[in-house]
Amino acid sequence: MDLRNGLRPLGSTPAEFEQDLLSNLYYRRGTTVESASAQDAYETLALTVRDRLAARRARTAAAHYETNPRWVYYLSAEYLLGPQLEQNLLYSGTTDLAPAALKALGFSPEEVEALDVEPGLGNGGLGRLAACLLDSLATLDIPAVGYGIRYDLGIFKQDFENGEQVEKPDDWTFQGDPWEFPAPDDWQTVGFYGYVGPEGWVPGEIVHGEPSHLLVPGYGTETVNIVRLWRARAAQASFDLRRFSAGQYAEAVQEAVKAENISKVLYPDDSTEMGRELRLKQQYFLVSCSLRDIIRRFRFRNSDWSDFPVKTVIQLNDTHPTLAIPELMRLLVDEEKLDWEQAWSLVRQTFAYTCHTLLPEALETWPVDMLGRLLPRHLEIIYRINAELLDEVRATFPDDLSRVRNLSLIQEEPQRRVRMANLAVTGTFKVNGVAELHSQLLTSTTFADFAALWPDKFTNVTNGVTPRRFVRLANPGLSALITEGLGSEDWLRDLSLLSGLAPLADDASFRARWRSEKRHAKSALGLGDPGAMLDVMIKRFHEYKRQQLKILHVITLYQRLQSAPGRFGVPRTVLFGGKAAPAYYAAKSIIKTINAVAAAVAADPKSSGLLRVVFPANYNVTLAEKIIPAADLSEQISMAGKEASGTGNMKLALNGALTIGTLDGANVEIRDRVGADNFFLFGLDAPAALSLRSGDYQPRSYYEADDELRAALDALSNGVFGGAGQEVAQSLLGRDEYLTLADYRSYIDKQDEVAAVWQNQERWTRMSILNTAGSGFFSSDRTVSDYLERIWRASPVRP
Ligand code: GPV
Repeated sequence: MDLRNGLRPLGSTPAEFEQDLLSNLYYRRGTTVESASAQDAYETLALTVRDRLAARRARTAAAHYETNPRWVYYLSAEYLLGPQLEQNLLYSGTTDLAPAALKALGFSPEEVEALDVEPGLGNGGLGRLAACLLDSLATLDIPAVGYGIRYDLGIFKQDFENGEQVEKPDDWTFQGDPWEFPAPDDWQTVGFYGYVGPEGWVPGEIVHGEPSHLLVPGYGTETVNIVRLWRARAAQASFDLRRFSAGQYAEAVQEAVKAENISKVLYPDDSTEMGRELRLKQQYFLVSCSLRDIIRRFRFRNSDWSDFPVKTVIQLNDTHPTLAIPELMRLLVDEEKLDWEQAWSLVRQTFAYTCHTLLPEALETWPVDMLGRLLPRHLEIIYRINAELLDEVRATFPDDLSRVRNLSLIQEEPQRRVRMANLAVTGTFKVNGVAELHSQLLTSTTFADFAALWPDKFTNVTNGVTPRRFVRLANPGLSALITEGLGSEDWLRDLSLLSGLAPLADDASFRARWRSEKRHAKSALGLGDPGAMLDVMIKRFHEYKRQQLKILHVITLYQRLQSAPGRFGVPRTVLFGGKAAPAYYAAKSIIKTINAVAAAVAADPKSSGLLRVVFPANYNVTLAEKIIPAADLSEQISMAGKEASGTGNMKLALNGALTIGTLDGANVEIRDRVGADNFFLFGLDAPAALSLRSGDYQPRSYYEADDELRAALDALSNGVFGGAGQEVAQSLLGRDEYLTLADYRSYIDKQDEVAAVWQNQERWTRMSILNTAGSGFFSSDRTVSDYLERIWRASPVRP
């Protein structure tokens, strides 16, 4: 049979779509038009759309099978995929057919579409980047699979009680997930604990991994790739019927519950260490299932291990999947009986590692004891890798004990721990940072000794974002205007074409239409006067990102309203969005302070029409898609040298927001590309911040020298905004680890300049257009092209 053309094509006329919807409602949902609920209609619509993509998936898989290509495998503990319905409608060309068909069957399209639930299987930037890269891999027709964990509970739902963050479970599959294809036949077995005997590793506990996959369609091409997510299932024998019969119901299932806890919840921390055994189990579970699946797929068309690195590249998304390195060694040496040297050579040609941080506390380490108990054979393998590494270090740098200490896979003090980043650098052929500045800082600081040992291993791949989701879907109005301005939709597959908008920045009628799109997006968001500047800070809460600096600015504006209205500036709505890790006390204090300041501002008639602070709860991809198109000003104000890249900065600039930012992460490249005149730069740069930090930094001296800063901090200290504000002030006046006070004056003065520019709306709009025009580089298509050229070296396969 011709695998490519053996499928009956699904129709693309309104009548055919309606027919398919109806038969899916009857045959697959098992209900009728008369008795169908909105949920029935939603699930049926999802199936009807999914079928269209599944047909393309079948053709893609057939082409891949025929070609036996080189594959890109992306291993990530997180995928923040965002809502699926709207995207899949667009990518299957059914955006207009669907609402018409729903109406014809008597449903309200709005009601039905509102039932789409976003799978929140990630925390923030790292998880969303994974989703953008998958989108671009498919769009560029690259044979690729993303591997991850199908958490039962995704990132918690954030709520506010008395202004404080409270976390609620996110049971995202409560109603089932119509986008998902379970593939129970492809289950894998994963071992834990046990001992290493003469016969090899004998695990003490066995868990099954059951995969399901979601379709990842390319835009404007036939390709549909997949993301395969593993769910932990108890081994069959784990239900204890004897205990159950004796009425011990909890005990009867306790083994099964324990096993299935592995994929129960996404750890809601972001860039901070999480020292729990269950998380280590999750990491190994992901890695073990995925590697066996990769090998299974390799064997379809290949038999010689020496071809493995020819046909396979595996990208590690930060250190979370680093156990893949010793696991592949174990599979090759213990199970496939390759000799160590050959196995190590294959491993080091297969893996590559992306580092996403500069925070020392975010470099994962695991206690040797814990790792050795959970994975005794892997610890042995890690020790042997380490012995050979340190031999090489001593040979390259004789008598240099400090290098040996820094490069060792084992940290000795204060507790023996395995350094996952060192293991990742050692077991891969390329290591990349995620923005130019970040990659430079990695080789000059974090990985300086490794860079001296293996200089060619290090490279940069600046992050990007998908313009399909974050411009076309999120901002249809502006997208239509861009298409009109450029004369075609080609920019959606070649974002560098946005540079063609630059001349239109000088066209007054184009500017008027641009401005009106921004206003429409603000009205649609429904948070206040669309004439006010919408000033947004949307990202995870972390002290290094400095939401506390933004709140000091808000307090200063508020105090000017009381005592110096002439200095106030222009009407603003300040919008915060983001979650704090549940155990991150300082970040939660900042959240509570923001809510208290927001309430005080709202209660004061002097603010009316001038200043508003809004903080919608539960910032997620769905909300991001509403806020980003509406934003006028993008806050990217981290302490320089701390934000690896940032990607919200790119999404906002692409949608015509102007950035106020430090020279940190990808801000540097954004400014280079949109032009320094169209970017509000402030603050210390990375070298200046580093030298201030390493000297005798005295935050109090800034407090004493600046009247406005003093007034703002005094208001916090005096409890004007409640107890949380006092804690924030205390931390700033005490240690101020992220130099907030040092950057305050420069930030406030730059914000005054922002306000002055806002008063000239023609100038602002011009700058806004130039931001979009200059941001084409930040497409994740370009990011994937860079990965292909510098690391992956895979070629497209067109179905
Ligand atoms: I490490 N990042 C994240 O979201 N979670 C993490 O655990 C770690 C990094 C982020 C960085 O903080 C951002 O600067 C970066 O843009 C993003 O990863 C994607 O690279």
